[in-house]
Amino acid sequence: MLNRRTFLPALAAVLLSACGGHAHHGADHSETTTAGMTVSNAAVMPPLPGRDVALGTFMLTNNSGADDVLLAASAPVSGRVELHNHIKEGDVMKMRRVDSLALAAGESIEFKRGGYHLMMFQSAIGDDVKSVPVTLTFENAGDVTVTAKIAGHDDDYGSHSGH
Ligand SMILES: [Cu+2]
Repeated sequence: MLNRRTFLPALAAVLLSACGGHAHHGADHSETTTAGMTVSNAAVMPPLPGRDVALGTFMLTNNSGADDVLLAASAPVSGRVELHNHIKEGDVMKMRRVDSLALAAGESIEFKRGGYHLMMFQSAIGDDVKSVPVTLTFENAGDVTVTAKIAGHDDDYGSHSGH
């Protein structure tokens, strides 16, 4: 028993460090499926002090059996939510707004910093708020609302505040 009790925390530490600072995402495995759209580990990183841009991340899988298109996103805590992607141009990562995102049947896309993400403008999230609803609108599946956990800030979050 002693060996087992010491081994497990060591393994957990290795797994968490492999996430490169996203430990607060990996620790939570919440999952919701609506109209065949599975959204897991939804999280919102609130705005930095003095700013109002939040970041939305989650894993999205199209289990509906048909191709679909993510058209838009919204949240009551945000005035406007855009779909963004990061594209590497030379050594520079640039953020781009995308109008929509096709998701073939069975396809998964992770929304994360450095890739696709939700850019949530004009966001107001109180310090005591633990989760917020976020709605994804699909061409076929319609509105899919998930509860996104409020996550902590990571050091490189500053790169998202240049809008
Ligand atoms: Cu962005």
